Amino acid sequence: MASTCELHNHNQENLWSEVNLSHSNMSESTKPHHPPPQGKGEKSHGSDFSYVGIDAILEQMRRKAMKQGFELNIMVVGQSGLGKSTLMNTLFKSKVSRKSVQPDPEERIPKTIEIKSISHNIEEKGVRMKLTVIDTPGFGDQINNENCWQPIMKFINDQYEVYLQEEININRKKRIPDSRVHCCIYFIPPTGHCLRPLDVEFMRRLSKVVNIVPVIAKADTLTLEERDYFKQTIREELRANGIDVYPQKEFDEDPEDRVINDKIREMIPFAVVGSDHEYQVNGKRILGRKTKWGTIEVENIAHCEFAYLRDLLIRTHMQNIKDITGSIHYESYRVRRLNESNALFTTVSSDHVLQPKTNGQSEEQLGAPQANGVAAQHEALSHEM
Ligand SMILES: Nc1nc2c(ncn2[C@@H]2O[C@H](COP(=O)(O)OP(=O)(O)OP(=O)(O)O)[C@@H](O)[C@H]2O)c(=O)[nH]1
Ligand SMILES: [Mg+2]
Repeated sequence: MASTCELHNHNQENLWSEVNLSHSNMSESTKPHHPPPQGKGEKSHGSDFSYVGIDAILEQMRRKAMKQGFELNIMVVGQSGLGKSTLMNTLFKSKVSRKSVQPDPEERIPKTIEIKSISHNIEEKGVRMKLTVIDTPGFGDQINNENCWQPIMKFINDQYEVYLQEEININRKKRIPDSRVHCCIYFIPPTGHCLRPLDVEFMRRLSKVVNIVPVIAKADTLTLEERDYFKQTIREELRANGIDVYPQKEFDEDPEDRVINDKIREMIPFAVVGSDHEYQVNGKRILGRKTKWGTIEVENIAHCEFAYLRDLLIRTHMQNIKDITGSIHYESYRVRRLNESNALFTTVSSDHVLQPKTNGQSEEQLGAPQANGVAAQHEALSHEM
């Protein structure tokens, strides 16, 4: 596996086998250890004249996907100091792209002060993937945390808007660059009690525009009993507040999906521990947190559920996460925007017919829509329901 890293400023053995996961929506090329597929014409069918060769489509799709590669954009959101930046470093340093990172034990993660995207180009068995993590500044430091979700919501909507403007262009690109947030990992403080109103409100708003995967941050601070109790309380509270987190029940495609996703829903929120420090344990180098009484291994499922989170995002549900982003979240943004633009267009055209132009005012100044029929101004739009 090889990987390279890019950084932009805007103003990772299948542990799922434990729960016997093999998602039906999983892309063929992402399935581990699949037998070498047979190419067109490679299969010998002898005198079987009834064989048409429809199954060769799988090989064609595999080749196409290999050429194009995959993209996944993950965002981390939560209160300040919960380990968001650390967990993203864990993701990049863990089995997703361990070879790419040079160990630097002295390096400390600074407080995140602006929304920042970091992309890694990862290649494994000929399959390329661009994994982008959008790190966000923690909230909750202010006395008044009202509307602290706005910058995050704006960022998510801005990415939908960029995609929409590209999509409706007459001369649109064959492949639209996708900066849409496919998944948002929401960090819950390890209080052990219940969700805070701020977390409820934040997740309620976010869940309507993006896939949310909630995690219990710094789970090493809770005992196993506290963890289980807290996880159950959070699930009940999410249900009571109508917060639909990923994988959403209503989007299960068939009974098989339902069985797999039900198992995940029973595990959510994942109790995670993050670290970007490597230690030597029993002759093996592991990512962990060293304490006086031992080392917490972040990739060991007996210690925490980081590996489950990583497998969900990358190994088993990546394609489904992206599909739901495109067909549900982006779609509702698109419909809303196009409806708004149509309404604006109708108002502008009727004003234009009934009233003569005011002195020296050009059509553009009157706010005429663009050639594609969608007005460029969208600041006022809030994709909140
Ligand atoms: N005990 C424990 N500490 C952690 C864990 N993850 C991170 N930390 C520590 O928590 C502190 C804050 O970590 P960051 O990753 O900077 O937290 P953040 O959420 O990005 O913080 P902001 O950027 O301020 O929002 C650091 O000292 C980390 O070493 C964890 O899983 N368990
Ligand atoms: Mg940070």
